Amino acid sequence: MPRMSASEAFVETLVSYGVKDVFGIVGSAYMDALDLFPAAGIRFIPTAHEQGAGHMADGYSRVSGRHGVCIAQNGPGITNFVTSTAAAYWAHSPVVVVTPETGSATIGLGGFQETEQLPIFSKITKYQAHVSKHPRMAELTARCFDMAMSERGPAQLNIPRDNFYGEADYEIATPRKLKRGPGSDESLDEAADLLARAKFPVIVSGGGVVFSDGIAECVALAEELSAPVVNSYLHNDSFPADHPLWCGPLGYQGSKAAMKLIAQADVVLALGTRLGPFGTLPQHGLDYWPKGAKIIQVDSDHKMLGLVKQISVGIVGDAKEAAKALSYRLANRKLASSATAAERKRTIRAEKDAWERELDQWTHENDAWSLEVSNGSPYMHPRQMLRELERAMPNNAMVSTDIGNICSVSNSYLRFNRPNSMFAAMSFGNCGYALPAIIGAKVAAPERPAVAYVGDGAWGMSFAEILTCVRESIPVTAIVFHNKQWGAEKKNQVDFYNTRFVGVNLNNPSWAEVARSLGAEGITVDKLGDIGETFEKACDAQKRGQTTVIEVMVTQELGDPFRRDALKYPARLLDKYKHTNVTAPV
Ligand SMILES: Cc1ncc(C[n+]2csc(CCOP(=O)(O)OP(=O)(O)O)c2C)c(N)n1
Ligand SMILES: [Mg+2]
Repeated sequence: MPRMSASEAFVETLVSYGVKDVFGIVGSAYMDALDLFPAAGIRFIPTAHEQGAGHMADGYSRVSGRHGVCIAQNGPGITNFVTSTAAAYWAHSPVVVVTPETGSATIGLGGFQETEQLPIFSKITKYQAHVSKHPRMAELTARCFDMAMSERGPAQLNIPRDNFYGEADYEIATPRKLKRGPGSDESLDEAADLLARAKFPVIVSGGGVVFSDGIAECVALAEELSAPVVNSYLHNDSFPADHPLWCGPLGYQGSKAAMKLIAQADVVLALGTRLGPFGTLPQHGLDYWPKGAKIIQVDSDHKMLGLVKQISVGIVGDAKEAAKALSYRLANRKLASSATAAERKRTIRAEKDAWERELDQWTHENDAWSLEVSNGSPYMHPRQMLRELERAMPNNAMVSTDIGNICSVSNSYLRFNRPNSMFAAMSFGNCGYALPAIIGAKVAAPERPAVAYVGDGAWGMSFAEILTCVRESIPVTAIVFHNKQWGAEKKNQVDFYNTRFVGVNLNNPSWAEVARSLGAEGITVDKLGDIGETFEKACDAQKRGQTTVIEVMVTQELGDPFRRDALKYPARLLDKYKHTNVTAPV
């Protein structure tokens, strides 16, 4: 075991785990290790805010399947990681969050930049390690990397800053390569029996199919069963959109074709999805979940099986391996679904065509408030604008989406033919996710066009990371939906509070002008006819290292709300507030 310093042991472990890029903001707490990064061949990417660094590590890991790493100064630098760590937790991203802590000799005295860093992250990490003594540096660093990958989520490496100093004999580990199997024979046999007897099987392809690199196996199984395949919520890249069996995403602003088809299922195979509650809520007035169907669920985490939906068979296994094992079991077997395969393919085609026609005709929202605000507006209808972006989307693009009304509506217009292409702010749902996430993705896959969809409110939270794009030559294209409002929340005030607006109107500068002053290109588009060409040129400009912010001027109309499920009409009892009562429409 070679003798080295604790900082060397930390950096050598990073090298051993293949780390090439680390996101963060410089701080004295870990400067001794940072100083070694260039010599170790590790690029340190300084960001505008630590939250941005965390989201970049997340985006980086999501596109590459490798670890994302972020690091910051103890205390405030680390608390700035909280939101991005929570987002990575719900996106199942293998991020290693390195959190140097106040010095162990003075802990508890309230010196400088001190806070207890482990409790803060305890509910948003899959694993936490505390380097209590410097000789454990290599061991615990390696364990965090292994755990982030095998648990699929953030691991926190907490290091009292004094423990970067000191020497010891260190053994540098190599990555532990764990492979999950397909699940137990018994559960797979049972699932295969159900699938063989199914008359109208439907597959829900989830994030697990992407993480396990199992698209080909999912396609093969779907073809064997001639089963329609729907994407789980915000995993539109979990099945190729150009495949005839693809039906589009379930969930908020998802595909009606997907919903109408799964509603007919007698057996559902939920492959690599936890069937999150938000992602299976009724949509477009369709309560589509097939309550009478038998559900087979495959998840690598046994705690997800049957958690949200009642299931008939649960398989603890890798999505790819399980799909392969099921295909193997079904090969040469008589399948009840074969008898109706041709008819089902026609049904799929018809539902998809109907949904496309509906989208083509659905040029604007039709509720009274939307009609009023868009009437006479010089700006574009959001849906038409999204359709134009869809048409101009470069092949092979990676798209991140933020949280907001227009970003949510975009779900209907985002289709992908390859995995690792869509990076939505998943169930943590934080505004300000998309720009930093796509910057991280671009670092991991510089050859692919990188596109962020962001509302103007969320943009206000995150646009500072354009500085990172410019300073570090990480070219991306950001589409900012300029509607002068926190639209998603305004929609609730329209629907539930008699259009009494509190805190939802935004008075913005020109975001194109702001982009130019930050050193990027900034373009304002207010005509539908200009979108496609502007967007294509901006994506092309990435090849020359150019970041572009395209500010699209859209009307204030708003699509269906996020949380219809969770809101109630106000019921006020005090005289003082009675005038704010709203009677529910009948
Ligand atoms: C960090 C954070 N703060 C607040 C919210 C609540 N929220 C959800 S959507 C939304 C409005 C987003 O507005 P904008 O980005 O302008 O997009 P739009 O809805 O107008 O399309 C807000 C404030 C959130 N999800 N995340
Ligand atoms: Mg907005």
